[in-house]
Amino acid sequence: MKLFLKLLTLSSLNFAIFAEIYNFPSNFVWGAASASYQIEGAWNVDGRIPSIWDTASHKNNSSVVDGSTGDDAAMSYYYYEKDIQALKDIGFKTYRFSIAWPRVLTKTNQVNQAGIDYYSKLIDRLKEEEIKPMVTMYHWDLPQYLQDLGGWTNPAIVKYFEHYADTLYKHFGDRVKEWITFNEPATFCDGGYSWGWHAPEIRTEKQIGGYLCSHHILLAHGAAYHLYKNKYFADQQGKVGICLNTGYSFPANENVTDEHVDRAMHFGLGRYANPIYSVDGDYPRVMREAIDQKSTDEGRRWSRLPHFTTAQVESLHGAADFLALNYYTSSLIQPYSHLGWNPADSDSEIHSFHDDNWKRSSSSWLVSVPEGLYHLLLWIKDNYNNPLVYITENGWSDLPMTIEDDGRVEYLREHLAAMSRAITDGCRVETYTVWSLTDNFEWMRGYTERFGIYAINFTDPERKRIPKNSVDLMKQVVRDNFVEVEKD
Ligand code: GBH
Repeated sequence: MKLFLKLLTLSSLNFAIFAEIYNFPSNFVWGAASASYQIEGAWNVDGRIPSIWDTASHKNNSSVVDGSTGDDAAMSYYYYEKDIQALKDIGFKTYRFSIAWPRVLTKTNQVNQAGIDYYSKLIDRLKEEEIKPMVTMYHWDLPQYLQDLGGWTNPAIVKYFEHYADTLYKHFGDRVKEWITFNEPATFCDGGYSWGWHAPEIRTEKQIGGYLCSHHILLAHGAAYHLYKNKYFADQQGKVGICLNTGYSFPANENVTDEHVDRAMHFGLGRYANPIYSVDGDYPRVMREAIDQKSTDEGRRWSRLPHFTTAQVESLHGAADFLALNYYTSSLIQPYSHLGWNPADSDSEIHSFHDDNWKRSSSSWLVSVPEGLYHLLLWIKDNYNNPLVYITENGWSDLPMTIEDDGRVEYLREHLAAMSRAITDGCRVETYTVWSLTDNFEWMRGYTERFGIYAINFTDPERKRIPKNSVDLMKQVVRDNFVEVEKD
């Protein structure tokens, strides 16, 4: 919320800069996020079995742009104390990290004690420092042996995931009170099973693989949610949610209607959110109808978008205690019909692109659109009955060893201000974890694009965590519970 205009007078300069102050609620929780494969290293240590990202990064001519792997990464398996120190130095009160499925269960679904011990130690240490652990169960490192059975396209995966979730609740649920089942299914389902630019690098025609993946992800999430409620909640009293990512879709011109915007949002966010958070449940109606019709037109006897049974719709409906939201960027949208295009390559028939005026990061897909976060939060409030929201990722990329990361500082200031405005307007956002605590393995971009607020030189055997300027910003925000944005 904007409280007042603050006059900053710079003694050495003869002019003044106006800054706007945006406040946060007193119980707001600040923290940072990471993911197992991106930081841990120790890929073949203590009984960890191979994952689909070991397969993707180890193969000849891998698609990782710099030929790198997560074999060592930030070495957090050994240096987790450095991560805890980095969190402490800022005053963060929560740490979102993920557990590697291949570390905690063996190929025969037995518990791997060494893997359990590692996370147990990490959780205990965080708690000693009064940092709440927020755990993502699945941040993309699927055991390879499960991919060999079809991975997320095989319905059997739902039971495997439920067993994995059970193992986590059982061993860590006494201390972990915030569980996120999946990170960004929109990224890994289509990336992994439709387009092939993410592990396991499978391509299928017309998103068939991606839709199957999404379907099983939703069922697996529901199974894990109900398992918690039925078997663990009474004792453990925690919360379970799912992490979804989306941008906001802005009309590209005056011919683009609210209906087009909603359609774009339903095909993106709604594909995952509607079955869980909407008033009616199930896939968004626009999506259901469009894909059923197209499937018929394509001469199929089944829809490329699988159907839930009535019982499944009911069990998924409301099956989350919060929505974990990753927000990075937004787009302008325009329907194909306006462009005179043949609607062949996307079921939504909506084209999205960037405004040339939006500031660019070191990642081609990432431009700065703080207004998008504000509009997205309000869209979620209006469409999903104002759920509890945690912003679990938000961040900016630059080149390696950019310690004076002024681009990130500016991006974070503007996005925190947008979040503050949304809270003022009634959105229930209670936690923010910046992506990312440290530089790490950025998937197919390897180590070429950096998201950390702490830099790491990946040839340094000690993997020193070096604070960037954005660390100072986060210290100030945590201390004061407000952010200042320069006004021109
Ligand atoms: C998140 O994904 C991840 O959760 C995290 O692990 C990652 O490190 C971080 O953000 C930064 O990337 O089709 O080539 O334009 C971010 C969302 C969505 C980013 C899909 C890349 C498309 C790439 N991602 N996206 S491209």
